Amino acid sequence: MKTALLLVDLQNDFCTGGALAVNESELVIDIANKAIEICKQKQIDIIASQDWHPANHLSFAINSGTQIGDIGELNGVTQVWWPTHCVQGEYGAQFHPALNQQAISEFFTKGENPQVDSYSAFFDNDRVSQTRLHTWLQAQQISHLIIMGIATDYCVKFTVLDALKLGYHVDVLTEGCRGVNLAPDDSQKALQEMEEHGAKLITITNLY
Ligand code: VGL
Ligand code: ZN
Repeated sequence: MKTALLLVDLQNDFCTGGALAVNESELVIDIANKAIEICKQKQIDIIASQDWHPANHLSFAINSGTQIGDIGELNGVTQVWWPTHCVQGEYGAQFHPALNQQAISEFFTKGENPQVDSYSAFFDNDRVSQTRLHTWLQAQQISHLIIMGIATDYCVKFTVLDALKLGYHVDVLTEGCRGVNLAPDDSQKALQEMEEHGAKLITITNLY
């Protein structure tokens, strides 16, 4: 069974000082670098997703005439409106400078269509379009994913749930996940939901 480490959205805008920063992002980057070292030694592929929005993306409150944190519908799909973040080519969309990017062999962008948000690294939120991720994993014969990153309650959660639906064996490295927590227990609930759907919650010691 071939395995990959999938790092979800370890970008400046989700880290301290960014537009949509989670708490303790420094710890997330630290855990990512530790997981990368372990996986390198075990010849596990290291791959990353990247939230990659055009400036006119309709998930940005300013482009939809909504307030940040409002919840409604965008083209028939439930939408939370976000501050402008991860705009293609801008600093906020780049990976955190402390992340060992050199070790990452493949990058998968998402959220390019301005009409629909894309939390999962596999599918847009309307589930119409797919990224390259599933095709690439199949071509590599990778069936097991170790997933960590930001945000636990959005991109990590939907990536994990899609991976499980697609038949992957999924370990979630919980120490390396932090959430937005619009409600204080959102991340906790998200991890529980992932576990209920078949993900295994692991810590770094389980990687050795
Ligand atoms: C994310 C909100 C909006 C994430 C991306 O990476 O979890 N959250 N865009
Ligand atoms: Zn986004």
